[in-house]
Amino acid sequence: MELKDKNILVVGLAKTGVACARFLAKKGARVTVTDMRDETALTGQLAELAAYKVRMVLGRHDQADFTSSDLIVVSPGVPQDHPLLAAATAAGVEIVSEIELAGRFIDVPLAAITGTNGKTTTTTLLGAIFKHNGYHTFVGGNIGNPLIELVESRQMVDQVVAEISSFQLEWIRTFRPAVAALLNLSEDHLDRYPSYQAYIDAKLRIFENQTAEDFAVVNRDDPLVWQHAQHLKARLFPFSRTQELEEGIFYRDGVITYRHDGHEECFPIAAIRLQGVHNRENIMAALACALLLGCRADEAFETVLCFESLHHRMEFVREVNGVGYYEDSKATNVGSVQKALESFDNITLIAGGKDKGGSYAPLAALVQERVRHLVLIGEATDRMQAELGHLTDTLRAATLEDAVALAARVTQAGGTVLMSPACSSFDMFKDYEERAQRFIAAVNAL
Ligand code: UMA
Ligand code: ADP
Repeated sequence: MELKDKNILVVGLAKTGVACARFLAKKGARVTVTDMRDETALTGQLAELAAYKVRMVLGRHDQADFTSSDLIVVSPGVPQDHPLLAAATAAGVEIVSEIELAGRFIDVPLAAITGTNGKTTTTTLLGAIFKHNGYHTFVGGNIGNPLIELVESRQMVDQVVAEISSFQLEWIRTFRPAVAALLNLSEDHLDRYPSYQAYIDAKLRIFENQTAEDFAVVNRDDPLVWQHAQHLKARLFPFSRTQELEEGIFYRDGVITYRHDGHEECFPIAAIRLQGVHNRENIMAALACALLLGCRADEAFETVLCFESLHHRMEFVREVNGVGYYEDSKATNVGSVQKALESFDNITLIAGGKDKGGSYAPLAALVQERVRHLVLIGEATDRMQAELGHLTDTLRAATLEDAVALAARVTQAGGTVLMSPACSSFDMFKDYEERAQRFIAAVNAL
């Protein structure tokens, strides 16, 4: 792909925008970067680009930049239906996402992981498996470091593992993973998509350019995933924790079995550290991707055995007066909270935050069965109270610290206080990590 002397507009100047602008400038493109935030808000990003020749249009977007560019690279945080992107499309300007741009320069097999939940855990585990197998491996994408950083660095790698979000898939054209995994589907990001189906359609694009030489690793137990998998061009490689498979990977009676082209590998999982049935699914998906891409089974499984849960995913904080406190700040949708509620009894649930427009009703049965007290915080309080409040003792708190104090007061010894918000954090915190740290500090202060 020739970039030299091309007029390229980068929309958004956060992590993605900085990395793309740097890469494009190094390639000799004439780069313009635009962001609705102004110079003062972008001091750090501007410093990172100080050494590069890049034109800045900050605090606004100018239509002329969109309609007169040769190419637009759009950051994931910019909505697909932005009117200026529509204007650019009408003017015949090509628009790509950062993963599409990076994908055009990556010539080693790409393992791409998507799904509503479990992406970061599975991506991290798969990266660790490749590394333990001796492969030079780049792990990136939605997990935090854009793929274009690999291309820019010109590192020679054997394998690339990419966590892929629906946002990143919106502007792909040729992006083609050798192995693509879809872990699960449940409602999320309905503040960005016009419908749940639109979100699903965006996710399914991960398979769009695959051929019969590629693999689609899909959750056999998720009805929506399995239904959509029937239409894919890639070879299906299902994973299941409920049924035996002739081709695929499945769990039964304490053993994960991998079967591919008549070859079988068995992994007894009694000693694994990653707990929870959902993590069994993540492990199967990671093992499938690894083995399909050439990893040795014994070394792959050694990595699984040592792998610990990542921070802020159902993490134990402390026990106080016989009550266990768990922090699950990364649970930002109902699908992940369901898994957390399935893991405990006698729960005081701290939930709420920035509402993403989905329904909380899928939590109703579990709340009724397992949640003794529900403590609500943040913008979603009214909606959650309306949908779940009648099912259990429901309290409201103004701050997270108040919520923790309230939870400590009402929870009896033997119970569990679980912060698993089902919402994003941006109404009260910088991000989910800050929310986690504030919870941990409040619990430690009890
Ligand atoms: N902006 C505009 N105009 C607009 C909208 C936004 O100028 O109309 C600007 C904003 O002011 C901001 C930039 O565009 O400066 C948006 O950047 P971004 O949100 O894309 O931020 P990045 O730092 O580039 O992070 C993105 C992903 N962010 C999102 O998808 C929202 C990061 O995923 C990802 O790690 C990173 O690229 C590297 O690939 C984060 C995320 O929340 C963690 N992802 C969602 C999730 O996991 O649920 C999908
Ligand atoms: P993602 O990157 O997709 O957000 P994470 O691995 O960061 O996934 O986990 C996010 C949340 O989802 C955590 O609360 C975690 O406990 C939960 N989770 C992890 N894997 C799964 C899964 N396979 N199904 C449902 N929930 C999961």
